[in-house]
Amino acid sequence: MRIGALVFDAYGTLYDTQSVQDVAEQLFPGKGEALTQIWRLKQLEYSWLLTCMERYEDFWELTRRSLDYAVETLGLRAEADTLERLMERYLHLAPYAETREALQALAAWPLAILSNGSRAMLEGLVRNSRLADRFQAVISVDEARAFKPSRRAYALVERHLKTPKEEILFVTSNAFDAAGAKHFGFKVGWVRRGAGAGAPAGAFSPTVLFRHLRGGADRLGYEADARLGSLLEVAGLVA
Ligand code: LAC
Repeated sequence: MRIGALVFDAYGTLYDTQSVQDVAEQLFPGKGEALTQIWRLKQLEYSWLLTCMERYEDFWELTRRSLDYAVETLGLRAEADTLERLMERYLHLAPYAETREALQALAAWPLAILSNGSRAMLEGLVRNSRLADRFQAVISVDEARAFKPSRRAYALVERHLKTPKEEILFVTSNAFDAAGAKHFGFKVGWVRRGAGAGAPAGAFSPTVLFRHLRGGADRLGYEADARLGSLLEVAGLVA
């Protein structure tokens, strides 16, 4: 693969959106898991809906709206400061265990993030996780006022990195994002995070349901160039 720069998705790829679950469980004992999954499922659904409607509200706003939805649908009651605590978690999501090492191994390459996150969310996230110095650019879809998988969102990369799309390796674990990036014309590395284990023997927990919905490769006719077990395999791809 002839690659000029690597671009990473943020939520679910470098940073674990599931890491809101500890605070969710503290605030809503017994309901934290369901809240976590419904919140994330709805958040992305809203991003697609707005983009289809050719409307835009930034991802912080959608994250709040989807949190309101999740709280309400579970019949929970939350004061404003409880909701704030959950929203704050989005600025302090845990990087995956291998994120730091994987980025370190790629230090010789131009690296960037392209994410649905608003500029302020992404700046907070990379600063709080002390990863800001790893990236040449942290690109928010705010500039395009359209969420992934809109082509307008992916087109921001070429503008920022001055690298043709055929020479971008786009790394994501979000299957819809892998399909969108491939459709746009990037080379795509899809990080497979825990899908395809088959149906569990016991009850189908919200987390298992989430993995099955979002952890598998989408069947939309776009195959990633590489399927990766973890971010650590990216370095081998470009070596
Ligand atoms: C992002 C979404 C896809 O970071 O999670 O853009």
